[in-house]
Amino acid sequence: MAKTVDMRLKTSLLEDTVKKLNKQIQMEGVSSFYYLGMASWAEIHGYKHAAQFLFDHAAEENLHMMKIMKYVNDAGGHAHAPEIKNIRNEFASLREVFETILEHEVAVSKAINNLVDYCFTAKDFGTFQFLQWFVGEQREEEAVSRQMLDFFDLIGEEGQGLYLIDLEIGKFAAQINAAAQTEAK
Ligand code: OFO
Repeated sequence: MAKTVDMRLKTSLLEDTVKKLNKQIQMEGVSSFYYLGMASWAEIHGYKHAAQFLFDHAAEENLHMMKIMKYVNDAGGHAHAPEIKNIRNEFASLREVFETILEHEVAVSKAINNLVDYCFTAKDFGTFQFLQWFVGEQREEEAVSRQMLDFFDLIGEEGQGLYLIDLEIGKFAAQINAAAQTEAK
């Protein structure tokens, strides 16, 4: 008869931790599709630089989701693929897209902070350490969304304003990508 693994040895993660990480996987998966809906909207409205930034970011959020999935599975838990529904595909303006992003990223930051707080209290220092990367990432993403929104106020949306805002978004996105590549070296 095949020997079964003692379930207590299967994972050092608490059941609650796996549940909470699966919730975060769900949130990152939804984030990816949020960005995808926005990217497509921006593309068909002619904001090609904003669209590129948003498509790239959708891919990044997908990586965040997979990073947590891998962590859970490597730790002996079971990561669940997210259920994606209610994705917005219509927006009133490009400004609304970036306002929605900031609002969403603030909500994600709060979720990550709650998760970190839970891990500390539960003395799950492995997951606590794993999540530090996400804490920094959320700070950066909030800052990027705020900077993008500043372009709307600084340039103004009248006349060629939106065209110039789109260009600035593209330039800023290129700077972020270059900085990320330097950091990765
Ligand atoms: Fe996953 O970084 Fe934003 O949401």
